[in-house]
Amino acid sequence: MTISSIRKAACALLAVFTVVCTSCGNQNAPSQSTTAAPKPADTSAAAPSGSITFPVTIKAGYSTSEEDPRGIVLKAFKETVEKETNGDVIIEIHPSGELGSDAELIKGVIEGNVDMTVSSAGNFAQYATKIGVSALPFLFSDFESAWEFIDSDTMQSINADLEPFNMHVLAYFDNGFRCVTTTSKSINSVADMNGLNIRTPENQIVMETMSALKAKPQSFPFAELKDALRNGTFDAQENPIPVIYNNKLYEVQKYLSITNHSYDAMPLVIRKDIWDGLGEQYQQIIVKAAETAETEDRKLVKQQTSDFVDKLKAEGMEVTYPDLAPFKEATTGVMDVFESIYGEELIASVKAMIK
Ligand code: EAX
Repeated sequence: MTISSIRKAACALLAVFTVVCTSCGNQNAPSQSTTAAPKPADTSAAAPSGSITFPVTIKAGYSTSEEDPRGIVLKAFKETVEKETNGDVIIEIHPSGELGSDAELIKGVIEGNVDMTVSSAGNFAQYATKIGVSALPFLFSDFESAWEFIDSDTMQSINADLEPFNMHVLAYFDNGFRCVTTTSKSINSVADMNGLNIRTPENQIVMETMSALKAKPQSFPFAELKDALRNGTFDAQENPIPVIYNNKLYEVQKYLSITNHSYDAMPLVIRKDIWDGLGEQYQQIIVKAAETAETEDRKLVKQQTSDFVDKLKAEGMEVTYPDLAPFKEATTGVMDVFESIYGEELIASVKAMIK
């Protein structure tokens, strides 16, 4: 059974499933983006384990440049998987939003026209609501405590919520801690955020955080962001330091404020119907290569987060370190917004872990 026949079977079933369940939707999800969230894919017709016809080509897409840590480590992932499967599993990499925006890439995996993607955890929250919990404002103060939570049993059980949407989590890359950049003014206080016309990913937790700071967030595809900043569609954006440098946002942003307002974990997901059909031997090769990529990615992001501030200054950015206590105070309500959605138990375990 080849990928295309799986895809045809899954899409046919998905079409039937969607027609039957158009009114289903996830009643608990926070108000989401305009694009209607696809329903859980019915992959019951998916390939049983070990039944894919090899060689198989797996299309992997992501939204940022190849220079980003995710781009660098995915190249090594590709080499390892292709070598260790003797060319039976080919990884075809598509950077810079070639296959669509973060939201489109995730939808593509659900519907079977993209096979792998890596994106911010909050971008998956419209399907598996709790997966965005790690993005809550000022939850973590350093990488190690964030990684401890991401690798915890709590997150493993949340990852399972993506399986009905045809997504199997292979690993968690790291995007870093999100910071604010602006075109025309330095951000040194919460008052400076008031009314700020800021772009965010299609990520409800980040949008709620910006709204709590009285900014005016609007989600917009990352691959088109640089032009939108250059032409004044937005006055600001927020992203981790490695993303700002590796995607040359310093060419269109003058000010960087080290807010670290949201930790940005990034699940690496593969289509479940493909995963189920790979067979145990190739699944082990892929998981091992994904874990190696995760380790290398996290090391790179942590290193670049500390090294790249000076590089951004050398490119002409003015960098400020505002007092974050007022920012934390102003965003405490975001946890309450999501407590009703995540449930008290999850919030309690998160609070216990970060104490
Ligand atoms: O890392 O859309 C965003 O701002 C995300 O951070 C994107 O994946 C770039």
